[in-house]
Amino acid sequence: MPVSLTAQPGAGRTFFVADLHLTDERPAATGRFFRFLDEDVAGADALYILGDLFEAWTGDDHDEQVARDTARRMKALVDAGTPVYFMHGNRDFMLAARYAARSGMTLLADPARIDLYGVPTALMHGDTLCTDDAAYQAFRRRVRHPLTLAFLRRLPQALRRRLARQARAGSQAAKASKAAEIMDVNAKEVVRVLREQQVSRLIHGHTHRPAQHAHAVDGRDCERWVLPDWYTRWGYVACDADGCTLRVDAL
Ligand SMILES: [Mn+2]
Repeated sequence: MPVSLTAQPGAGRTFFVADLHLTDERPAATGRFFRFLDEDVAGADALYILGDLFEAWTGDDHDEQVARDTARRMKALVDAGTPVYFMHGNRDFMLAARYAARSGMTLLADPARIDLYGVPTALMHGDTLCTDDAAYQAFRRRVRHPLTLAFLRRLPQALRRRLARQARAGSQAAKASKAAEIMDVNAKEVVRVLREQQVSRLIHGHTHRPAQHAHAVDGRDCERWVLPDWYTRWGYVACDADGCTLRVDAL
């Protein structure tokens, strides 16, 4: 009888993803994500989703099939012993306690600070790092204000969907007229966050510019990992006791 070792692929590792932008309209990304869960994440120490898991989220009554399927997959992962953490992105900041409970995900504040195999690490979605985009930051402050959120949550679903569509169209139009640098992170803000959080590592998404960067903060060497989006490609950052690696592949 062959000895079957049931070592799980993700054992001893922690995975980070962001900007999956899941929607029923892009089944290839959803399929890749579920395969990633089976082939890479199963048995891992944890999975962190750093925002924009969904292309749009108008409330926990969001009725796309992908929302139901994702909740089931997350719940299975958590029940099998891999905790799943979720941080809001600019697309899915309306995701709330009801969906978190259904999917078994633990909601994280932005920024969050964790001890990652002995390395103090800050986690962010990344949109707050883009401080050169003053118009976006002003919009973000308005729409993420607790009073605005409370107001939005009371609106009928159809109206919330219409508002979300309008916001996305407005954002597309604004992006088309902005220089690319304005929509990237501000280097000074990155250093400020690394200093404030007292970490030597930062992992974030949002900019769709996957890379590993080095920053010097008060003479300390810090690293910043930017996660890929899942539009035409897919990927993740995986960390273990030896450090982190970035993987990006075509979808
Ligand atoms: Mn984003």
